[in-house]
Amino acid sequence: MIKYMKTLKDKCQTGSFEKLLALDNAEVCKFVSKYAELCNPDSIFVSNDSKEDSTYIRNRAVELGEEKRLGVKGQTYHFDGINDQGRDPGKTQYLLPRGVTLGSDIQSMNRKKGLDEMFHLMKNSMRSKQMYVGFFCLGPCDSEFSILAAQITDSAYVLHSEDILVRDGYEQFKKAKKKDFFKFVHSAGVIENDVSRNYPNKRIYIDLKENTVYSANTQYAGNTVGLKKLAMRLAIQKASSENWLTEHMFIMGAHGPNSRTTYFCGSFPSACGKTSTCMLEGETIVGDDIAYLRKINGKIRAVNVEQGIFGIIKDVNAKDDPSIYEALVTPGEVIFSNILVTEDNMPWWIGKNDNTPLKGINYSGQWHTGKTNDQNIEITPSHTNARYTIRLSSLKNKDPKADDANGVEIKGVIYGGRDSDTSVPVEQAFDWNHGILTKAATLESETTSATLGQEGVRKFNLMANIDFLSIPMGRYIMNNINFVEGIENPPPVFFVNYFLKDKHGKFLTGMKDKHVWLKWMELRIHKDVGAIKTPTGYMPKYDDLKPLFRDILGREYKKEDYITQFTVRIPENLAKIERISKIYHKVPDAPDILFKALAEQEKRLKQVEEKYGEYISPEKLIG
Ligand code: GTP
Ligand code: SPV
Ligand code: MN
Repeated sequence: MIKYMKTLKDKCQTGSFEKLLALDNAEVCKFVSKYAELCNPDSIFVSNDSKEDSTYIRNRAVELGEEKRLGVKGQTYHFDGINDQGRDPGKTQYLLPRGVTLGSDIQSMNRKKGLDEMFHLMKNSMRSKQMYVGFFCLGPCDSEFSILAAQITDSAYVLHSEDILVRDGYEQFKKAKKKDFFKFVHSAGVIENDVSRNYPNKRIYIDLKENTVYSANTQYAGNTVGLKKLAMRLAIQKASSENWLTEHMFIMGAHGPNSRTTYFCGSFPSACGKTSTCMLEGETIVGDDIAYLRKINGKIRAVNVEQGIFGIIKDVNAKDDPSIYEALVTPGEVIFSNILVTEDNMPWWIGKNDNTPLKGINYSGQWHTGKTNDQNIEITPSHTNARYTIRLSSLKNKDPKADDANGVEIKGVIYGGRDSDTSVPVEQAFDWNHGILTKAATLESETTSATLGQEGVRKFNLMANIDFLSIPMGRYIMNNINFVEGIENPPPVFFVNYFLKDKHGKFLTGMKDKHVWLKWMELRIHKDVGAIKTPTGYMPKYDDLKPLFRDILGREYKKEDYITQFTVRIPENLAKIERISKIYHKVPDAPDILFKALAEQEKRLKQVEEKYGEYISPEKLIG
């Protein structure tokens, strides 16, 4: 018997070796045996997506203490370490062979050096543990969008999360017998009090050459659930070489007049409103985080890469997010992470309701009001990046086409960010190129707790995707520009900003106002409303927003609020162009058309400034 088959036979627990054999795929066997030899687990469990195997993984997560049961049937919670509460860009690197570069903004290191370090960290990392192996399909099954992926991990929580979040792939592997699939290897390392003890040695390394991602000494899903953001990094590279797009985008159906459904996709940085937008009441969700987009028969079509939501739980409540809230309080499979567990073993999170518990258990251990960390900063009951993991099928508003192998036809693209002082709540770019160059490529956002590090700092975030880019920035921009070649009517591009503030730091728009902006965009796509041409794009007219506020939110929209929100802020817009130009001057492959688009925008801003001053009411610009 070939050596790697012997390793597998020796290590696999009953039934697992046969499950590997049935795939008839030597590449899979080599992959699993390589890491079985390196990580040296006591045994290997292979999942074939059967109900029995899903149940086994779910139970293992509880037996191992990675998850604990809550007082509601089917629900569990998981805690990550106190230093492991978000994605960790500082510990994440691309491994590149000598001579290959991605540009200075993308963290990378020498491939050989990185692999040596990783293999050292992984050596015997699964001793006295079980290795879990799962197979997945990114995008709908049996589709031109499908990408196959295999995950190796010593965390049952990771595989359980993937079982909920990603479409089953075992049968797809069996059919395809493909050699090229995405590979993920994760070890939480030594566990102490249920969390990774060696967090200073946390590393997430992406090997673009072999389409393999390694993750060690961490548990937070964004660093460990390979099929989510780690696969997205590999898919960005794959898409670039095959002429399609991988984006940090939600996909949703907006329901317009005469029962029409208009599909949008929208790209916002982490924790900036993607899930909140596609969960708006009365609309339907296809996906909330990652999309693949392809040109098919002259149209842009998109699919949800996933089948579940790893969503931010803060502020989810019965009033603002009725569908998610219902799914979270109804018996059924939910994993809560980094929430507070109350004395009666129920989940509680900031913004759930007004009954803030005085004590409970959270990721810091026993918690009580006023508890502080070692820097004397108060520990909130639930972490601001606490999340829930559910299947889309447990939601009432799942779009009927959410699993369609051909995806849905995209009629509008939205970009957005956390911007307290520059952009208006919603506007439409003049055309595709103007949108990509002056809205998407100039996107900035204030940082959030989805990543470790200081919050609220304005950062450049190219197309809300900078954290995940695996190709040079200029190429990525041009891929987006060129994507509409051969498309008869490229979809309108919009920009939204839910986070505009007044001088005193108070938000200028309400949580639900985004519904009005969405309905306005839907009407614009079908040319059912006009707009005001401003230097930065087309803005809504007050007379079109007023009835929408009344119909959707049942409230009066005051003219003075409109004017405050939609004022064209010339100094802030000019400062933004200056900041962004500076950044791109350092990007080796920044395209000329980008500088040209920025220069033209600057000129338009200065022209209206001369005529109307620094802060201009949109009504002054009605032509
Ligand atoms: P990832 O899952 O990290 O990719 O994030 P996401 O884009 O899906 O973010 P999500 O929709 O979960 O929103 C995150 C945060 O934004 C939550 O804390 C919300 O309370 C807040 N938020 C969403 N919409 C609004 C809004 O209209 N106004 C304000 N002020 N906050 C909002
Ligand atoms: C994000 O951070 O953008 C998320 C959650 O959607 S994570 O899985 O951490 O990437
Ligand atoms: Mn995300």
